[in-house]
Amino acid sequence: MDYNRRSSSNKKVVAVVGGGLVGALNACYFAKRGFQVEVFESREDIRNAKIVKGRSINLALSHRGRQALKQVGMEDKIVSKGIPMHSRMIHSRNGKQSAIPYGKKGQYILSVDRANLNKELLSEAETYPNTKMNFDHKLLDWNAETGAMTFIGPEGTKEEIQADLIVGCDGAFSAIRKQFLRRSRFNYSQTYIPHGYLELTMPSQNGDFSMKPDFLHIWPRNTFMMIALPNLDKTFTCTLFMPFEEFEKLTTGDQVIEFFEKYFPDTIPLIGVEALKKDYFRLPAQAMVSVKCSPYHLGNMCVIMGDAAHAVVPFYGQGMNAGFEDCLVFNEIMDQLNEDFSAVLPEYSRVRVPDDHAIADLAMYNYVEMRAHVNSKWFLFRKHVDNFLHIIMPRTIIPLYTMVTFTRTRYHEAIKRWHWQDKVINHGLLITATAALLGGTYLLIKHPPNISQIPVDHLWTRLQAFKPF
Ligand code: FAD
Ligand code: EGU
Repeated sequence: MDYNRRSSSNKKVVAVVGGGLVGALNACYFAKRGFQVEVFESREDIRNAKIVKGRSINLALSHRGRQALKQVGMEDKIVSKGIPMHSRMIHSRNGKQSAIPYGKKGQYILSVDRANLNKELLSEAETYPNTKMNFDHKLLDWNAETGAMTFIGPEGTKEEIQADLIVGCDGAFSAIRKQFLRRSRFNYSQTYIPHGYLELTMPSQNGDFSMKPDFLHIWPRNTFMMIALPNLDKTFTCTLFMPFEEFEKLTTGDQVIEFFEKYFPDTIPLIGVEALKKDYFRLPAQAMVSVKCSPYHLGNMCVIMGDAAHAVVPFYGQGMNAGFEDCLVFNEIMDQLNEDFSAVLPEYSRVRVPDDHAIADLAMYNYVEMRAHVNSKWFLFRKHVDNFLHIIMPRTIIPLYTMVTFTRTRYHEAIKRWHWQDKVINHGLLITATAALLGGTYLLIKHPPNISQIPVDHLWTRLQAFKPF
């Protein structure tokens, strides 16, 4: 008997709409609390599916996501099937590779397989006797007055379902959220970025990884960028990011090779010329959208979490991590307010909106920054400066990505602290420059150089010999 699990004495029905990453994790949380959980997922059961259409093949799992998994006893299981990435590997155009660690020895992120993660979470949710899975159930609409939901079932028939609480985890194009949009004082914004993404597989070579597996590989090229994460089968999944108009320019296999020769030459032999020509045209480039809204609840009947509440662009590797942390935060508030939905829901919106908005902003900021001026030299330079400042002032200066990736510092606090650190650094620079100026002036006055004794041509040779780089 697992004493962590309450008996199903709590008979309230919680409908989790969407059985993706966040929906499946939420099912575990509500089941653990003893609710009667019904999961509705529009797709078939991915555990039986042959081809899994996902939004990306693998993902970077970090501290926030791990903490959320830990609370339902799933951390070890997922971590054991993840591949640790202790550093980034920056690939320059000339083929040079430079590693920059994420932090100290124990600080790493994990490359996890999305399909496997989703399957494990669904199976875990199902181990609770008070959970019921309804696959091939697509939510058409719901009534915000009565809470009645309309689904299209497997045979194409409509089904009406009621629940005490609706948890919308149905992704960036959420059908649950549609009813929120009709309400007064609901804020909503969505932005498509001009970039699309395409996934390419880098096969294994002689049964082993073709690049070092312990890294998140990055090819920063301003407008163009590629990222590769390792998979358990010793392949890498490469994700190419570029503006849609650039994708449209490449219409033949030869043009693709020419493009890769210019920007990512070291990857051509690793992906393979023929594979690259084919893989590139397998699927059209996918769009990326950023969604911000508030509040996240409607009355005491419905709450949205994960991408349904905050789709973020993937340039911080935090979308899933933030969605998992949503479940954890909601759970903490359920403890504090004794599962009283009429108190928990508004409190959840109050606490969580500023943080999810903060990570949406950070991810968008990083997208703009990377595309504007991040080539491999700049990326290396910035990370070295960050790490250097952290080493000389470990308590004062903590890199932003460290707070985001390796702590549960609230996202909006991380931004505040980041701005504050910037001020400290700028003041530090100002003080150093002023001191240097004053010191230099003092020395010049105290020991004036006798310029008249140095011949002009000597000065010129000295000046020329001075090469700072
Ligand atoms: P989804 O995963 O979209 O799941 C929604 C589910 O709801 C789906 O199963 C869908 O079938 C179902 N559904 C939809 N509509 C209905 C309906 N009407 N009725 C019933 N069911 C419905 N995040 C990270 O943390 N780290 C990363 O490294 C990372 N990399 C990424 C790379 C890319 C290229 C992209 C695009 C995203 C990345 N993300 C990453 C973000 C991550 O993919 C999402 O944040 C995460 O999948 C959100 O989970 P979710 O469950 O909220 O939504
Ligand atoms: C994008 C797509 C490097 C998986 C942001 C870093 C990402 C991931 C970075 C994708 C970058 C960018 C960080 C992590 C991570 C870096 C991070 C981005 C995983 C600031 C599967 N980003 N990503 N930052 O620091 O904090 O290494 O598709 F290139 S993991 Cl864009 Cl830590």
